[in-house]
Amino acid sequence: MLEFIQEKLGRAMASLSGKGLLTEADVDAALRELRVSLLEADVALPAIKHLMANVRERAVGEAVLRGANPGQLVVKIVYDALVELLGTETPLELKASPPAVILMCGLQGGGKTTTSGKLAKWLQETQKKSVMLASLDVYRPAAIEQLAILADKTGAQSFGHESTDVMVRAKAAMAEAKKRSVDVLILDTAGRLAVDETLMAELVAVRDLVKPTASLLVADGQTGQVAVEVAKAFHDQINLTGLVLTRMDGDARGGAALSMRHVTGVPIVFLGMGEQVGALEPFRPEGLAGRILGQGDVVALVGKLQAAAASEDGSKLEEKMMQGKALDMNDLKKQMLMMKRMGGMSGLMDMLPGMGALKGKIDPSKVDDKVIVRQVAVIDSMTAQERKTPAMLNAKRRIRIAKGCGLSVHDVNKVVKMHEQMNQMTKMMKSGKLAAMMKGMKR
Ligand SMILES: Nc1nc2c(ncn2[C@@H]2O[C@H](COP(=O)(O)OP(=O)(O)OP(=O)(O)O)[C@@H](O)[C@H]2O)c(=O)[nH]1
Ligand SMILES: [Mg+2]
Repeated sequence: MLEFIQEKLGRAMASLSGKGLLTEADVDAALRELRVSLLEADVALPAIKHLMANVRERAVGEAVLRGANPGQLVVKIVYDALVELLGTETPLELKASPPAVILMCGLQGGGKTTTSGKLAKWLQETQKKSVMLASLDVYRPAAIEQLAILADKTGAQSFGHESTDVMVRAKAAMAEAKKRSVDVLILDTAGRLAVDETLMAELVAVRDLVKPTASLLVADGQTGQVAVEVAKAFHDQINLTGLVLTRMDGDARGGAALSMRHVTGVPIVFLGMGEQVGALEPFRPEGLAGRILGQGDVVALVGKLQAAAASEDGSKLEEKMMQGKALDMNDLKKQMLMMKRMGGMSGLMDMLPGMGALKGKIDPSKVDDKVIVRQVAVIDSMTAQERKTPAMLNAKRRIRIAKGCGLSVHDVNKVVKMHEQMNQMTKMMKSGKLAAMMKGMKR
């Protein structure tokens, strides 16, 4: 599908290559194609509309990069918007005085019991938690047995209790988990064919009793639009903390996941990737965005475009430096963002001419993403004038900037210092001293 869009866009915007900027008409043509394909991927209309508006705003006026065609650029913008819409990676919330209680809910056959087993394995193996599995499904014959088998398979503790009263079982499971001092208690509940009042009331009663740390909706990722209504209904009643989409090993493109996330605002936490207990993946927005767009190639494309953007920014900056022009805070910010895009200091070192020699002399861990984000925050709280004329940054202004970004004056001073160093380097470049210095270092 991705190729198809790229090709169509390429054609729709053939006239564009000369202009170098995406116009509103170009973008609209591109978005028409995209809309169809998102509908095919089962993305709900409100989510599509939101996405389209977002993409249009970002894309119009965007410069087409060297080494990329307009179609690719729009796909990249759509991909970024999709990643954003899918939300960040949200770790499962387990902070509670033990036991943390995870309440599993969802429609019949959605994968609650299987996912309970998978979660037990994941929590024990990757989070080093002790886990107890307890079934509150007293309706389906063999449901309790099914969970006990999973406990056995994963080495989780099992909950044997003879009562067929859901509330009695819930209470006893809580007491038992406390007594055995397990870290996490997973409560598997009965499925419902549709959103059913009696069962929903029971689920609410259980929730009020156990006060879960996490309430997860387990939903079949292959169901299309209905999933959205189901998620809404469960969220209204239970106040979900996370979504788990199962059967993502099938050929569903994952549009339902996006829609559910968009409509409820509840983060997706896991994807079920098969029937085996090991088939559970923490959710990654990039992966699913690529899948919704139709193929993994989007990742390679994104990488390529990032490299193109960075080298374009890089060569502009380099040109300015070579000419010995003074660089302002905007240039510094550009340089920092470039660093971030290129995966930190070492990536940038490879790009700037002559910088290879400095490699190994600078500890890249000191220039990690977090540091860069802070430095950019400092520059962002400067006024436009201050960014253009860093010399005007007196003590009073620095205090204001520090307040503005919630960092210390020390942090502001560091950025000002960096800017000075950058300009010293520029002067050295012009005079050829830098090259001489590099030679010296190599020896
Ligand atoms: N392919 C695939 N199958 C899955 C996945 N998760 C669950 N299943 C299968 O879906 C079926 C139903 O799973 P259950 O875990 O029993 O579903 P449930 O929600 O507990 O069902 P009820 O208790 O009847 O409401 C089983 O055959 C599972 O093996 C998944 O991620 N991928
Ligand atoms: Mg079940």
